[in-house]
Amino acid sequence: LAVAPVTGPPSSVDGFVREFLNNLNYEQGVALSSSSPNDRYLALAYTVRDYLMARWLEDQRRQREVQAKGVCYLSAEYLLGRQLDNNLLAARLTDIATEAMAACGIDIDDLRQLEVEPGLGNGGLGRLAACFIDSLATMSVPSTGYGLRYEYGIFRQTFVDGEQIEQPDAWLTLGSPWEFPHPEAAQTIGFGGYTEKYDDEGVARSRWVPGWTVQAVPYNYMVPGYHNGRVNTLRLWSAVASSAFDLRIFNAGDYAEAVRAQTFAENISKVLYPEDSTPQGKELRLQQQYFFVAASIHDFLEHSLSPDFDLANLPDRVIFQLNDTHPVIAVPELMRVLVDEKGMKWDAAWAITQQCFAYTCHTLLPEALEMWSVDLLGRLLPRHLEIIYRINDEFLAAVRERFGDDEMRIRNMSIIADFPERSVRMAFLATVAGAKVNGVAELHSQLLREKVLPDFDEFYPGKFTNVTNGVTPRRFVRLANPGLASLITEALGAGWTVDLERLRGLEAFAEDPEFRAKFAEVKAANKRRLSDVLRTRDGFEVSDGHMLDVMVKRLHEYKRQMLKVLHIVTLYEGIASGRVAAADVQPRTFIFGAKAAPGYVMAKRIIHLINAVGSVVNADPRVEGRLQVLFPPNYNVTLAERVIPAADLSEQISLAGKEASGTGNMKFALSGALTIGTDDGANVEIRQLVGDDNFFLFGMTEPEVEALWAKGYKPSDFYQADEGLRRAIDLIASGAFSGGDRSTFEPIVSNLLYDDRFMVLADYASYIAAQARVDAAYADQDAWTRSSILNVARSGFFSSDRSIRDYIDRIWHTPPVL
Ligand code: 26M
Repeated sequence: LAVAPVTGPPSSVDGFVREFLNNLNYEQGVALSSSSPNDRYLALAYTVRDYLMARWLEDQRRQREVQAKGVCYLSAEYLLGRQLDNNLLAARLTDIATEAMAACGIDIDDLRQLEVEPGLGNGGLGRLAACFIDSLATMSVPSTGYGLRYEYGIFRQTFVDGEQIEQPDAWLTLGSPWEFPHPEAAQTIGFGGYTEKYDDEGVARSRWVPGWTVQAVPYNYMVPGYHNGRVNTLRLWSAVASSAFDLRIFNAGDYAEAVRAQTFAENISKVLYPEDSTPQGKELRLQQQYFFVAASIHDFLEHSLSPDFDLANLPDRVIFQLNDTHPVIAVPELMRVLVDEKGMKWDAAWAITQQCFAYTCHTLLPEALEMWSVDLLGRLLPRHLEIIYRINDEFLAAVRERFGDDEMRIRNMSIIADFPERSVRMAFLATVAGAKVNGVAELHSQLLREKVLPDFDEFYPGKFTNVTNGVTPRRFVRLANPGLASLITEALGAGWTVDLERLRGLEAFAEDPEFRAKFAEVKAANKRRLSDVLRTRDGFEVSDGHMLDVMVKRLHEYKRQMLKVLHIVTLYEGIASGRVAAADVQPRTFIFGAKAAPGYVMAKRIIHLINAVGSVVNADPRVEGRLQVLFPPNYNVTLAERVIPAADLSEQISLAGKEASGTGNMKFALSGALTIGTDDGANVEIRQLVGDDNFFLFGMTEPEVEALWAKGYKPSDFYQADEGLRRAIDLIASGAFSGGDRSTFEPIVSNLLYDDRFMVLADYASYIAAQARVDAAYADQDAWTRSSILNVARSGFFSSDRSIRDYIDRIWHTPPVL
């Protein structure tokens, strides 16, 4: 019997209108005349979905049929941003939808604003995952993203008296048109219980008897490729109580306990942990990690392989990419499935496992490396702990064979640490299990090999590699910067969106005064677009004609928002003291965006200080409006899309050796902002590409940082030696920004003077000098525009398409399936 394939509505304004009205009537149950804006937004989203559906169904079928090797990207976070515009763009529906809405008397822009972005990530790592799945779809690589469907994403930040207050992000309450739940495809995930040995016809085997289970329900999201008709899948897991589990308690007659057990189970996917460093070792977090990777592995084995598939060939079919250590518990899980459930011999299973995983490290901070206490692991996942012990025993035996009984080395390399408590070093487990280990920028990968895991590099030659991060030009150029996108297309023709190296063609245009004028006009228009948003969103008035100096990223001491504050205070102090005439200061608006982890006290103090400095500077008439500090709360992907294209200056000022890569730095360069930055992370590569003349370098290099530490760093020496620095710090300490109260920011001041782990004071002078060069350069607007164009022209390397190509060539070996 022939079943008509899904084809989707006709690609015309009429067809779109009809489908939209259908959705409004039959899905929302309202007439156009009585529909709310939210009804209309949902109906529009459903309509876009309908157009993508045929391709999605086809691609799901094909991925199963073709049996090509594919990528399972395992990530605890996907910071997707709004979906409507991206999906319209991918499906070439933007114009049709705009006209169709107009035909219904609706301004599509009004509907765009209604979408609550899925903020299922903290920052760089989660946004990188979102860029990668976009590139994978656009490049037709067989792949699935796996993750967690948090009911509450990253908290909503508000300021009360300048201090951060967190509010829950109930992103699902107005409906979630982009997701497709599949309760029928739920996986059962076990926890707790015990392990036992048993005799299986003369073979001694182990098994795990979980104490309780949770159902993992998949929610599928479309991931459309750009203009290629592909639609990949992002599968996020949601926790639901197991009915079998409930039943036992119900039968025992304890209704209330059964209901409590249900919320207990559903807590697993309730909320995203908002810490993005110094992991807390919380049990619920480990539950989340195991929950989503176990569900993902089982899902892949069940649904992507034919029933008669020989698991010995698994490495020909899949690579599980571990996005940091968060999914690393997948390693013992795959071992458990192969050995305990499929009856495979340990050695064979281990050989397979070692080819099926690869690990990306995103940090250099020792405190950010995840460790799970043996005690907790043993309680929650007893069989996995046994497996980890055996992996470690065999690994250490191999190390002994190679290096002899060098106990120091053995201790340093052991997956199990003994201090401060017995615990599993997840990065070590990932390194031992992974076919490849990569850092996320050249410098980071080098430091990873030389400083963090040198013994492993020696033991596993060829295992370590680099893949420099990238960002998707679809979202961050085409969508976020439509003016620049049109100008590029006008100059170079279409095609650059999927082949970003073509931006090189703009170099020639940098010498063309007419092009420079158009480029400058795009930047000016982007500033107006930003002003509009900040006016309606936050009631801010961005001053006209100012340089926009932007620092947007998570609040971390290593990223050094404090250095930026000291610069602002220095400028302000100069004017307020009368030593500098306001008229001699280059007009600047400083824009901050930053969330602090709720428990990170120092980060929250710094947020308070930025707001306090802003209030004083913005209100002081002596400044004559030439300095402005704006800190819109709740920086997220949606705001990034407006802020970044408007920026003149990109602040990338982390202490050298601390920022693994950065990806904001790339988004700014691709928007024509010039970078002021240290030799850190991908800044190094940006500077090499755009050239020293188009980049403001300052600060110590990583070896210089090391040398200063080794010699003994005394921040107060820098304070004593530098008058400008002393004045800035003294002004903060005086209570000038806290209504005369010297205690408010005292902890920040003492931290800088007597600790200063991230060497803010050591880099201050160099930073101030670099900012003076920025001022001088900005005075020549035409030369600045030229540099700005060259930044765009030379940043094509930072497309996430290039990153994915590197992953394919160096790690995955999963060619596109066209
Ligand atoms: C871990 C355990 C418990 C709770 C949360 C976490 C956790 C979550 C996110 C830890 C780290 C997280 O993110 C780190 C991160 O975003 N790293 C950034 O990754 C970017 C992409 O590679 C890099 O560009 C940045 O330099 C790096 O800081």
